[in-house]
Amino acid sequence: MKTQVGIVGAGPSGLMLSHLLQLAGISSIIIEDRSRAYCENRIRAGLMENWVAKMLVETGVGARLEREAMVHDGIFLAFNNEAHKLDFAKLIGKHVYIYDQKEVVTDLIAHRLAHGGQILFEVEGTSVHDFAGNGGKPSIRFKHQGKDEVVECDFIAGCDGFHGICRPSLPAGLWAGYDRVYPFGWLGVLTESPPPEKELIYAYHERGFALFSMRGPQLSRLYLQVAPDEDIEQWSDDRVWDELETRLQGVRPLKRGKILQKGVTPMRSYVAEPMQFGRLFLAGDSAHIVPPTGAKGMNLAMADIRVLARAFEGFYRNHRTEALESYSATCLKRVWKGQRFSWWMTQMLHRVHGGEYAAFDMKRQLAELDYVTSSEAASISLAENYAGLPID
Ligand code: RFL
Ligand code: PHB
Repeated sequence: MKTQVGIVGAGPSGLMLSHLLQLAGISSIIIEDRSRAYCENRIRAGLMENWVAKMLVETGVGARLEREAMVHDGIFLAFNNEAHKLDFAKLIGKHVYIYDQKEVVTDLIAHRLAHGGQILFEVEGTSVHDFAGNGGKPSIRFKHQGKDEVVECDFIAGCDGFHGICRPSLPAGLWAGYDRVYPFGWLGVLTESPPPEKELIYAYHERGFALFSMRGPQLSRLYLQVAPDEDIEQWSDDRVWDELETRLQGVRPLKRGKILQKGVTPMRSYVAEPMQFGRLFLAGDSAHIVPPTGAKGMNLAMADIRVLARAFEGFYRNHRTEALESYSATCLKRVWKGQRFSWWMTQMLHRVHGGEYAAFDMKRQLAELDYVTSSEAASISLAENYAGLPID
């Protein structure tokens, strides 16, 4: 098989890249190790920055998003038994959107396949080759339906997430990973119940953080701060609801319902630098991950893809290589701001239990929450980061 850009991974990054390349007349093939159904049903991100929704609509894959996404004016921060609204629409004139990542993936897969896109699902043993320097002919090797296959391409896009094979294939010593592991995880549930508010509530409580998000008027997505290695078996449905209710601290009534899905995610910040080596370009979670408190992961992935698609377009249309060469530096500027914001939201909202500074930190966190909800300057700073920093 031959193509211009070989893409590893059919998550939001790989699919959006393939879509933007097609619009620019550039061919691509996506290799994905999971099934189509698995990709379309993986519950992850919910919150989409303003410009991402706009990009999906403007490039022709936003019809269902326009019909079904929930448009939010802002978020609530709850602490000391009170909920405080940060109204982004008033503060900075921007909205954010709730539209599940699995719907983005479903829409993009359908659109790619309807427009002649090639996505090979359920491949095994993916490996990437000959991408160093400019002389080689990059290739992706894998097994598909029991047969050994090769995709020969001009470039490889590593869109294979945090546990993929592209980042570890970069030559040792020529890149660095910047890492921060947090002493907590999120227990997430999807429930058949109305969310307690129209918009998201980020709740700070002495027992730990809780987030009240949603997927629809009768479908809630709720999270609790727990230990990173928390045993899910210890969390009966009743215990989950009791803890959510405690941490919501009475700021809204909480209706209970059937818990449809339950899982624990550890939290980590990570950046690989540079995000490119020779003709292999990393994008999205394969290059960087953030703790979900800032709702930035998929949004940063989409920002990488926008830069990468434009760089490939410049190369194929005008033989220009500058944008490809500066890809990593361009993306990392936004990535580190996303890292900073995600870390900042995380440290403001999570309780570190025990340790000599626990009591001091709780007072400091409450002061920070009070500041961020009472100072217009601080509210605007949160709003512009949360709703999405400007793109060029
Ligand atoms: P993905 O989605 O991980 O996709 C990578 C794809 O590559 C495939 N793959 C391979 N394919 C072939 N060969 C191999 N060797 C392969 N290895 C892996 C995988 O099967 C997969 O299909 O990465 P991508 O595309 O970069 O997208 C990133 C986002 O998924 C991620 O950043 C977000 O989900 C993060 N995130 C959030 N982001 C937001 O912008 N807003 C949010 O509200 C938000 N909430 C969240 C989140 C992530 C969470 N978890 C579970 C980590 C909430 C949570 C709880
Ligand atoms: C979600 O709806 O899953 C969600 C929203 C905001 C976050 C994290 C997750 O910060």
